[in-house]
Amino acid sequence: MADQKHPAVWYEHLHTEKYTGARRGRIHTPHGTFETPMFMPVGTQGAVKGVGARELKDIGSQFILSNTYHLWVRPGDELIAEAGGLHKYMGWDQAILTDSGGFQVFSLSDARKLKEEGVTFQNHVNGDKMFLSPEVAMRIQNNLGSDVMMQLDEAIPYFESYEYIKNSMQRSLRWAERAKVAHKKTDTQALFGIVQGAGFKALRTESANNLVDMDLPGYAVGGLSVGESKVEMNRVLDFTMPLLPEDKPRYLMGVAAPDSLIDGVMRGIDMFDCVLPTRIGRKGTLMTRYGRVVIRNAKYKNDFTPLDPDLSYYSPNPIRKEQFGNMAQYDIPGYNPFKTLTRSYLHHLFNANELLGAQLASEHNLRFLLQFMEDMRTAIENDELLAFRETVMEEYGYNKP
Ligand code: PRF
Repeated sequence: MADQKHPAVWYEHLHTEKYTGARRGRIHTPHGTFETPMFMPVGTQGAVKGVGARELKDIGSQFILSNTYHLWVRPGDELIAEAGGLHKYMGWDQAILTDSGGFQVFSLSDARKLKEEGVTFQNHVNGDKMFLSPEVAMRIQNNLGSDVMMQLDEAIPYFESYEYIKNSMQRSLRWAERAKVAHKKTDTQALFGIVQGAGFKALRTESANNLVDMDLPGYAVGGLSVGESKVEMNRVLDFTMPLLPEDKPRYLMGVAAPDSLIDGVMRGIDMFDCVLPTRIGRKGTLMTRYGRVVIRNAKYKNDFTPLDPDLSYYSPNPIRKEQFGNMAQYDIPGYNPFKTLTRSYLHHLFNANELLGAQLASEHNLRFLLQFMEDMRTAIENDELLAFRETVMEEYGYNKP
């Protein structure tokens, strides 16, 4: 909750890693305090696909992400407000961040018309014509009651002309101003701005400087991980991150590859999200410390080794300790599915089209990333992030020719 000193959502800095720009901190929200850097599982339609609130807690989730556009189209933000808000509706009492819907309108809908006022488009569910503006996106997110709301921005292709990117970025800045004016619940919800400008330093600088002048409670870097190379993404982060205030959370949208998570953290990112772990999980690909495992592969048919002996279950993070008290429950034999169940069993579940296969693999991949972030937080505390990076690059197989 906002008090005189702090907005609804605020960043507490704990430690800066000695050899990189990595930050170890906490984000305070009306639904709890969470450790950074963090990864946020994505529940686009108010549900993390295949993973319920109980399991999300068992694997140490902190924030989860949902989407303005999808919940607006179905079941409707007013229905969710009537139900008491998104937290209550989906049975999740920790923090929620909602993306503004701009990214989805630009990626999902045909026949859209973009104007200064907003964007008109046909929704992907029943084809109805809809109009999304910065004000509408705020009204919806105020109705949903998410802890962090993203401004409406235009999601643009990376490789467009300077003129195009400039016009679009400047419009997104004007939309941020309008979002700020339209925001009705500053004591319980925080509006984050989104830095755009593709690969142009001058445009990213103009975007960041203007957003920082608006004194928003947090900032995201958007328009990355959309097809540009990793080298390119790092180049943009290198000149963008120093423009953002050190006393506020910084969020890199749509990133989950382990090497990119480390690269982002090294440059001072605190928050990440991406559909990747659940999307590839439900199709049968596991993310593990030693790279990806395609569980449908025949070689797993008789593999009676654990799904992933490296993954713990109840998260050892301190917030969970507070909540659960005795961490004896942590990793009790028979309870941790990643150590108890075998690759053979998961192979069978996918082969037999059992729902449980998709559920377990999704939960597995989320736990992998959450534990990865826990390990990264420890590495930052110990000023060992570079060594952590070396190990990951080697083990995950990034260094293979
Ligand atoms: N803007 C918004 N959501 C996003 C992005 C963006 O640029 C991205 C880009 N990776 C993912 N999600 N609003």
